[in-house]
Amino acid sequence: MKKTKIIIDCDPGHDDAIAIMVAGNHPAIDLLALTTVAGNQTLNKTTVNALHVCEHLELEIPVYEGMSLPLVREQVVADNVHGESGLDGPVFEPLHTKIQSQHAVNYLIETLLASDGDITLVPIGPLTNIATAMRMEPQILPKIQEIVLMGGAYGTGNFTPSAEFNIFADPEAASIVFQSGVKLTMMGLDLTNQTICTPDIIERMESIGNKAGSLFADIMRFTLNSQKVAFGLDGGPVHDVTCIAYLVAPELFTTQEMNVVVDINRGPCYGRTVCDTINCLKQPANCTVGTGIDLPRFWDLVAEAVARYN
Ligand SMILES: [Ca+2]
Repeated sequence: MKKTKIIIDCDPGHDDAIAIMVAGNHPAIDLLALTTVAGNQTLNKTTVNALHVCEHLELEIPVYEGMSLPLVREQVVADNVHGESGLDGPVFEPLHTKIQSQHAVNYLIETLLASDGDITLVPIGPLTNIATAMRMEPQILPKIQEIVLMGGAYGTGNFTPSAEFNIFADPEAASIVFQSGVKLTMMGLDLTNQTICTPDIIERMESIGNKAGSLFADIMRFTLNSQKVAFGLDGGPVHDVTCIAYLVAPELFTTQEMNVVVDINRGPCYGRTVCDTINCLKQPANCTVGTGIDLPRFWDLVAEAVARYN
């Protein structure tokens, strides 16, 4: 099987951790590296969490630390959902692995330029690293095979009525990425909020009886509670995991091509992904937007991934 080469740009983050778990040993994926960015929590915390997840799952994947602040706006974090550490819930052993010395943005540029144009970027946090790399070295643009990101919404947001957190946390960076001309797929809240991880799903993963299953349970039990408090949901969606599932099993998804623009005006719609679902502007589509997902098969895919660990 030809593996899809990917780099996950992340801010772990509960759903980020599950996405790393699902991608980490998937037979159809060659996970080259993790790059970290400030988002759900500050950069030092998201980086430590990425290292913990890899070490716990015995994944030897290099971790590069990226941008600590958004490009223009003041920093916001999602501690209402992810807690003080950014990954509250699981308890990890003391950390042994270290980050790579190279900055994530330099790593992205160097790796993409040296590639055959066969690397897919999977940003599942704010788009600061990706936008900075694009601005520093525009020659990477034709080298990016595709970007499959979690962020935005064509309906309502979750951090403001208009905006989803990843985009709201760095709207200017998101705007650069959406205008880049790179082939883009967006898994927004409209789709990712369908992936609610209810107690029966947590029990299913835990009953697999390995380290990955118990980590899944520790992570998602915390999310179960925080999502109830924050949004009144019956469980935590695993937003970021949809990007990995889309890469390995696109047939599980329904999508629509459309024109998407990020609002960078500082009004009530700051950070909104303005999605022309009915093509009223007659602008060319710049994005494939996820609209529906086959949930039973999605959870089967996650369970298979969990079961691949020792
Ligand atoms: Ca994330």
